[in-house]
Amino acid sequence: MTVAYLSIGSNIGDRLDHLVEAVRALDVRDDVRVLAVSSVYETAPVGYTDQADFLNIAVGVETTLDAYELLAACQEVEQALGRVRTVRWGPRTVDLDILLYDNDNVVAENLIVPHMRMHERAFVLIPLLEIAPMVVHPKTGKLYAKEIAAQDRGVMLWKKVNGVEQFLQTAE
Ligand code: PH2
Ligand code: MG
Ligand code: MG
Repeated sequence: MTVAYLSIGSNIGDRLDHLVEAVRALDVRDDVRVLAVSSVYETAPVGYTDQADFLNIAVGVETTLDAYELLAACQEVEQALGRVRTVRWGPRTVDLDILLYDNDNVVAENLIVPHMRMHERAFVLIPLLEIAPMVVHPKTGKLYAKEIAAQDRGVMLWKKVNGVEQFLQTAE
């Protein structure tokens, strides 16, 4: 069993519903168990800024999948929820990114873990640190909590979440 952390975002349609459905789709799998879900944050778009605000969460999972299989599982969930890839960094119904996978460094053509831009993105770090305040960068051992001080925020608490069960019941 390996613990991994994911970032999930949505800025099209019923954003909260997309986040809940994504977490549910992960949790129903035999090879993934959702351990923790952060509160929901409303975040200004980063990168390509001419698009709607996102809702973002961080999720902690326990899994028997290796990092590549977990990526495939994330992509299956994106597809099941109707994601269509258009503009890079553009609007999306749902986006699931692997942030951390155990203490591994993965460098492959289709997957880099830790996520390359996570340390500079408040919309990733603020939710992540809510559920995993002590996580460190696997190579440097540096606490992600140290990175957040320098961030330009644009991240607002949108809905407080208290546990996975409560979150999954949100949008029924
Ligand atoms: N995802 C991106 C690009 N920009 N901005 C916010 N606020 N939230 C996101 O999830 C996000 C983004 C690429 O995946
Ligand atoms: Mg992303
Ligand atoms: Mg992605």
